[in-house]
Amino acid sequence: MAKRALITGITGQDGAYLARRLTDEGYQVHGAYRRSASLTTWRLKEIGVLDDIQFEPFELAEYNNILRTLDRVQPDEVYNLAAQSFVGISFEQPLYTSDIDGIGVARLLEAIRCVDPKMKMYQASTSEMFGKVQAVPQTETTPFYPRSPYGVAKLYAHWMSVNYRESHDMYTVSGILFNHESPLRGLEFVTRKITSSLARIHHDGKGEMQLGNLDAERDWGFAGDYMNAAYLMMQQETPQDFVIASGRTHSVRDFVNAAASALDMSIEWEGSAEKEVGRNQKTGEVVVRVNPKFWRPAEVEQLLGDPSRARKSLNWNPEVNFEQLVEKMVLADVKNVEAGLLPSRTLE
Ligand code: NAP
Ligand code: F7E
Repeated sequence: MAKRALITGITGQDGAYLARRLTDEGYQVHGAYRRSASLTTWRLKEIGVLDDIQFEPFELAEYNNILRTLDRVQPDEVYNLAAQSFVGISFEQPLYTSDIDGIGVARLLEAIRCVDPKMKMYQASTSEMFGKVQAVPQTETTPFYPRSPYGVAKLYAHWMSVNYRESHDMYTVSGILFNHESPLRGLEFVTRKITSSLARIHHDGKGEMQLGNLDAERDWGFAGDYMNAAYLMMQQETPQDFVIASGRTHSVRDFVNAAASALDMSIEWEGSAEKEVGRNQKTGEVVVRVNPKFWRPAEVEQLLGDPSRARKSLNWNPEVNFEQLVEKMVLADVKNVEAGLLPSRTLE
């Protein structure tokens, strides 16, 4: 009989890639979505799995709904990808973020324990738990120091996952995933903001984008590779937590340069802090401007992960490197602009 998986956060970026991975593996995939005025199915459609998913109305704030969903679906594996995932907004909505990303995970763990503690659970942990980093590079044993309400909530969830494994002998694993991106990334995250904005500027021959901290450095990888790692973590004999990262770090400015170069554009930088601008070398026009509105009250300056454990124990081999990732995203957004698929105004 086909294995059954429940993916929470099915409408998000990772939900789509994981659904693809699991359907390819022959799983019956149940996608837990939260009710909204217009259900976001474009990612599942884009990746070709929309018709393969059985949808389950689901809300992490609602314990009895979680309980009934698990009881009805009886999944072998639960992948908890649902979260308020935008770090920036978590400073404005700290209580909501704590409830969904922190207590929501406690609700899910507790519901699994009640319905059937043999169900395996994957928790979407994050490199944001390292925050003000205590060692470089970061591994599974690096101490945590979160710098945002998002990071703090995720750290609580991470330890709850560890605690249920140790207290109740449950199969819970936390994937400590560093930033992973794709053409299916939300437009508010910096990578997609850059690729979509530059694609539009290139198409229109004019325009500029506003960014925050250009010096922030992130370890960026491809979401498809990272969801493969999540699947592999759930197939191990013994549950264990893993860092998933590329092992390379780049600044936001580096990302802009790489994206521009994929469009045959070269950026010249001048000025510093909020006065810094990036000009199109050919035309001299400003295409990037710094807007302090996008600075965060507390920033994670640099992240760099060491994925050695995953490479060795999971035999995990990512297929897309930084340069390929940037090019993939830029080319997809060029097509999106040409097809009129990008909103002319995005809420950042
Ligand atoms: P995403 O695109 O923002 O997707 C988040 C998903 O969670 C969406 O499907 C969203 O539904 C759902 N959701 C939000 N609040 C919910 C609630 N109260 N109840 C039920 N569902 C809810 O995020 P992602 O990039 O795919 O990330 C997946 C997970 O990995 C998240 O937990 C994120 O925090 C974590 N993570 C991401 C990264 C990364 O770089 N992408 C790195 C480390 C960890 P709607 O469509 O209705 O909004
Ligand atoms: O910011 C800087 C910003 O919003 C990356 C989530 O998936 O990864 C993600 O969180 C960096 C930060 O992602 C803008 O200050 C500059 O330093 O793309 P981001 P994030 O905060 O790293 C982690 C691992 C997760 O777990 C999260 O769920 O870029 N930055 N200028 C900007 N960021 C944004 N969004 N917009 C700007 O204009």
